[in-house]
Amino acid sequence: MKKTMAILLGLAVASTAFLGCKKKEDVGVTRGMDRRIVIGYSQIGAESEWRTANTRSVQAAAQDWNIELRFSDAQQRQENQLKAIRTFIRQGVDIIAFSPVVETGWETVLQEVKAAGIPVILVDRGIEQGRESDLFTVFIGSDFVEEGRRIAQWLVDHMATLGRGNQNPINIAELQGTVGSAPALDRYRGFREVIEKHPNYNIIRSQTGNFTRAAGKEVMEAFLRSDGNNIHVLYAHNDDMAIGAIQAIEADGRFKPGTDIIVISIDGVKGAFEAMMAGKLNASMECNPIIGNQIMETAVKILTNQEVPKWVVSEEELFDQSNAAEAFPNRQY
Ligand code: GYE
Repeated sequence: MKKTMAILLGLAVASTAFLGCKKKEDVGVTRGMDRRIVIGYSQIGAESEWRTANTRSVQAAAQDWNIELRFSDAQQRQENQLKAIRTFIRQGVDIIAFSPVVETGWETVLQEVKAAGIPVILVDRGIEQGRESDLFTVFIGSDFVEEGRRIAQWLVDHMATLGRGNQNPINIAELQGTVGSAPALDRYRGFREVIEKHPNYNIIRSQTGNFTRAAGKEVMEAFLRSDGNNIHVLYAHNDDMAIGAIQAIEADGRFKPGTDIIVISIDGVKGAFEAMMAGKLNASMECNPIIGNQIMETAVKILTNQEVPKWVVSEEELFDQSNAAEAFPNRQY
């Protein structure tokens, strides 16, 4: 009896193992490959609407290409990203993709990845070594300096149409993104490149709001306390902080956002469109987070030795109250 049981049990175990094995074969192959590839992905966190849209895009594209995505959320901390990347090296993934939370501090770990022979796709944010560095294979993302320039130019043009062009002083308060991050550094710089050509524009306050709504609101409250009567324009490095700032302006009650204080930002998320349609946000420079498909396509190209550009630049548009309502129904994020 015992013996029969043991045999039956053995058979059961064997068949489960066999099924397990068979199941593994069933996962199929990645599109454009002869096997299913693995990407280790270190995402920054979930700090903004932009970021959650970006995560959704990456996850959906991985499914679409039948790529195994090992996704790790760093909760805005570089040390978590370093840990994740080293785990991916140990696991021997096919590609490592990540969005560096800040620009500095990647040299050592990227040398380790290189030594392991794993290609790196830098997604969305750059590193201090620049766009040509051989520490990574490809960079896929936006030109943040250009975004800063374009929103600044929009402001200059808009003030001119309001008849507040060149003579009157125009005081700007700025909400910066995460300290040391590529988009914060570049949007700071690009904006100034344009503003500095107009001596009547002054940036009177500039502080980080860490790309979040909550911090944007808090810092704007402080700006309003210290300089309330003197702020003509609020420039936020992303929409979430602008939306937080609008809440602060409304709670303060002395000024109307969008008219008394011109509010401009970057990203083009749904919340920004709603705020533009409500007349509270004046303009948002689009920054495209829907880059999942490009990432997967690039990964396959790298692994099949096809040529890839060093920088896959996202194409983006500027939206304001004149075209927001028309564009809104077709926005994907
Ligand atoms: O603008 C911001 C997000 O790196 C482009 O990060 C991205 C920025 C985006 O938190 O909303």
